[in-house]
Amino acid sequence: MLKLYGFCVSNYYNMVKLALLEKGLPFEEVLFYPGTTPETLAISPRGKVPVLCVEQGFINETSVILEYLEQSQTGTPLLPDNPFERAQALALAKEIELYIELPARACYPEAFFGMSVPEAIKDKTKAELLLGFASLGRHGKFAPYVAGDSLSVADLYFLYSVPMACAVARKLFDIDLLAEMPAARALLERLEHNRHVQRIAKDKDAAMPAFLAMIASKK
Ligand SMILES: N[C@@H](CCC(=O)N[C@@H](CS)C(=O)NCC(=O)O)C(=O)O
Repeated sequence: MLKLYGFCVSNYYNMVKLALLEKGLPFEEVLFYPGTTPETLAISPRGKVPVLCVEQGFINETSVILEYLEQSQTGTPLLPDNPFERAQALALAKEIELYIELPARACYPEAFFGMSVPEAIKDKTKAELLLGFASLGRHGKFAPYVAGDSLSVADLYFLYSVPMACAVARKLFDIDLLAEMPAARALLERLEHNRHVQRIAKDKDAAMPAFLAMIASKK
């Protein structure tokens, strides 16, 4: 059986978890925190989460895991068959990761964990988030899903990156990044009613105390 290594607070972990649930694939969750011990690095070469354990070994990097699932497993497809439409969905997922998730992530320590981030990094994050959301507004279809009429990998990145980026922008810059994107906001609300998304949110809440204790022990 497929085994998903990681922890339920991780947004990347939850992207893969939602893919597995939407595809209706059986899988086991294995609690695994990021780190640099030899044991961790033997499973995840850069010490990051998530990792998927399959019959032949471990697969790391969320986008690669999602591609593996798409190519090797049955269940609801999360990419269109048409090569051009598929490319659009993949480009949207990549744009969300590069231009929204990663800039926002640089400010997570201040936005969520009571630490401070240098002003120069915050300035860069703010500028990049504004460009990233403008790009999403231009490229996203929101008809009703990010890449068109069905749920795709772009929605996985959207659901687990955009709200975190919005929280960063609201807390640190007092900006509402979705102010001019009502269709994107409506999609988030719709996705929050999905029963798999609700299960993931419940698991995240349950895992939060242990995660915060782990962070506190590292400060
Ligand atoms: N490029 C990786 C990023 C995964 C990632 O950053 N995961 C976070 C948890 S949400 C993590 O492991 N952070 C620990 C670290 O960066 O050391 C992927 O796509 O899977």
